[in-house]
Order: sequence, then structure tokens, then C-alpha cells
Amino acid sequence: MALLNFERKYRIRGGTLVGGDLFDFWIGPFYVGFFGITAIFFAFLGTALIFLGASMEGTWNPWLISIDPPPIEYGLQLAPMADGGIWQIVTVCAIGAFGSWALREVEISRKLGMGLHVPIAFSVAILAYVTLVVIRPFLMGAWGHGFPYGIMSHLEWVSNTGYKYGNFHYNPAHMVAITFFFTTTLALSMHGGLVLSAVNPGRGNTVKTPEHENAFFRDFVGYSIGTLGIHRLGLFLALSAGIWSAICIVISGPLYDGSWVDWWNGWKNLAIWRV
Ligand code: 07D
Ligand code: 07D
Repeated sequence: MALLNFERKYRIRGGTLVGGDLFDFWIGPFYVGFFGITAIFFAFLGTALIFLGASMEGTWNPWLISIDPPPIEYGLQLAPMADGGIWQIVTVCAIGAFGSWALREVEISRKLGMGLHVPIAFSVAILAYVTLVVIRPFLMGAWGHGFPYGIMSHLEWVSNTGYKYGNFHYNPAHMVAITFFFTTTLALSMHGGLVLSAVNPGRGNTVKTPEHENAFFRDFVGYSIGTLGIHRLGLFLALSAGIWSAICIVISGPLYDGSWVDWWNGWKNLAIWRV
């Protein structure tokens, strides 16, 4: 079915989560929906507040703009606009916009009768963000533990927070997360390379099939995970990377506030190594 025919067949009303038919329409290629409206609202308000913060800060240099969270002394209270209040409202707007975006994905999936894999995957990124700016600061008793919204300033936060726990590389959940990130790129590079090598074998050569792809990996490593399996594996690896990232930061502070280097001493002192 040609793309335009396909779109005409599937661009029908229904499947919305809220709002019924109210926003159930498209603008050009974009599905709108109730959550399209709320996403635009939050994104617009959040961006406007970042501009307000920048004007109060006195810089329009995009690398230097930084919307900082309130000082730790404010605890979990609402802070004055000039002293972290903007950060608090921007955070609400960001969660509103990301959440709306995920729910818009759900509505589109439902309309097409597809699974919810894409919104579930995006929800893991949202979980990592919410862990950084809501769950961990809440557990530590101050919004000031969130990261500042600035291109360079958020890097300062990552570095400072890392050194606060000695050497962050020694955080075992950080190790697991990094391993999943690295494995994700390994899997995607091999999958992308394999598919291109089969369907784009060079001028004059016949396009190959998944049988060739499976045979390549059986010859190479004795096993092929298969065409569907590689996508399951890819999703698992990528989501695990995000989930272990959230775990690695939420345990730093609320559960353990020493140096991650020292944390391993218990392991080094196991009797089995000392005999
Ligand atoms: C390629 C999809 C497209 C998305 C892009 C990002 C903005 C921000 C902000 C004007 C892979 C769009 C950027 C809308 C504009 C203002 C104020 C995704 C792709 C192109 N970071 N981070 C970047 C965010 C955190 C870290 C770049 C966001 C944590 C390190 C970009 C968040 C920690 C490095 C950026 C977030 C952390 C970066 C490229 C939210 C741990 C870099 C991002 C909402 C996760 C790299 C100068 C990219 C860099 C970088 C955005 C959170 C660490 C500006 C939106 C607090 C170590 N981060 N980041 O390609 O060059 O992502 O920084 O949580 O080295 Mg970051
Ligand atoms: C939070 C982004 C969510 C994004 C959303 C969407 C828009 C719209 C619009 C494009 C989670 C945003 C969308 C804005 C854009 C348009 C149109 C993703 C998020 C919802 N580390 N470290 C991690 C490595 C060190 C430290 C994670 C490596 C040092 C701290 C990952 C190294 C020290 C924290 C990771 C390394 C240190 C982390 C990040 C190497 C510093 C965290 C990925 C090789 C001295 C953070 C949840 C992530 C974390 C985190 C990797 C080194 C500190 C596993 C590879 C030793 C404090 N590090 N790190 O989480 O876990 O993505 O956050 O050296 O907080 Mg680390």
C-alpha cells in the first residue's frame, strides 16, 4: 500500500485516552490530540521561563545560560522566582512536556493498533530525568540537589556530584549502566552493519535476505538471534542502560553517602582473599 493510501486508511478517529474527538485531528503530517496541545503548552511555557531566567541572569550566551535549582537551605519548599523558583516551574513544565509527549505516543500507537514499546522506551528516559530532579532531591530533603538547566553548568553538576562520592567509576550500578550503554552501541553497530551489508551489497550485486544475515552469524559465532530477536535484545539493552543509570544516581546520597572507592573494602576484606 502506498504511504498516502495507508495514511488515509489509518487516519481515523478513535483511540484517544482523553478529550474524545475534541483534539482528534492532524495538522499536516502531525497528529495533534489532547497531549499534543499540553506538550506545546508546557514546552512553550518552560522555554519562555528559561528566557526569563536568562534575562535575569544577564547572559544570552547559550553555553552560559543556567537556570539553577534553589539553594539547599530552602529544603523542599517553594523558592522565590529569582532564587530557584524558575527552576522549580521549569521542572514542572519539563515533566509535563515529556509526559505529554509519551502519552501522545500512546494515542498514536493505539490508533494504529500497535504495541506500546515506543512510549514505554521513552518513559525510561523520563524516569532517569525524574530520578535526577524529583526522586533523589526529595529523598535527600532539598530541591537544591537537582541539576541546573544549562549546557555547561549541567556538566559541572555531573562532575561535582561524581567527585562528592570519591570516584564515581567505583559505583557498581554506574558500572552496570555503562556496560549496557557500550553493549547497546556494539549491538546497534553490528545490526546496522549486517542489514546494510545484506540489502545494500554494492552496485551490480543482488540484494540478500534475512537467511543470509542468519547464516552470516551462524558461520561467524555459531548462533543468530534472528530478525525479531535482535530488536528485542536492542530494546532490552537500551532500557537497561537507562534503568541502571537511574539506580546508580538514586543510591548515591539517599542510600550511600561515602566514597564509592571505600564501598569495595568489604569485598577486599572477605576472608577468602586473606588466607
Ligand atoms: C542525540 C537526541 C536529540 C537531543 C538533543 C538534546 C536541549 C537542551 C538547553 C538552551 C542524546 C537537545 C538539548 C533541548 C538545550 C538549553 C538550556 C540524545 C539525542 C540534541 N542533558 N550531558 C548533552 C540534556 C543530563 C551529560 C548534550 C538534556 C544529566 C554529559 C545536550 C537532559 C547528566 C554530556 C544535553 C540532560 C548529563 C551531556 C547532548 C535532561 C546525566 C555531554 C545530548 C532533560 C545523564 C554532552 C555540553 C545528547 C555535551 C551532553 C541535554 C541531562 C550528562 C545539551 C535535555 C544531568 C556528560 N546533554 N546530562 O546528544 O556536549 O543526548 O554537553 O535530562 O558531554 Mg546532558
Ligand atoms: C537523564 C536524559 C533524559 C531526557 C529526556 C528527554 C528534550 C527535547 C528537543 C531535540 C539518562 C529530553 C528531551 C529536552 C529535545 C529536541 C527538538 C538520560 C537522561 C527525558 N559516566 N555519572 C551517568 C559514564 C563519570 C556521574 C549515566 C561514562 C565520572 C553522575 C551513564 C563515563 C563522574 C551521573 C554515565 C562516566 C561521573 C552520571 C548517564 C566515562 C564525573 C548521573 C546516562 C567513560 C566526575 C548520571 C541518571 C543517563 C545518571 C550518570 C556514563 C564517567 C558522574 C551511565 C560512560 C567518573 C553524577 N554516567 N561519571 O543517565 O546516572 O542517561 O543519571 O568516563 O547522574 Mg557517569
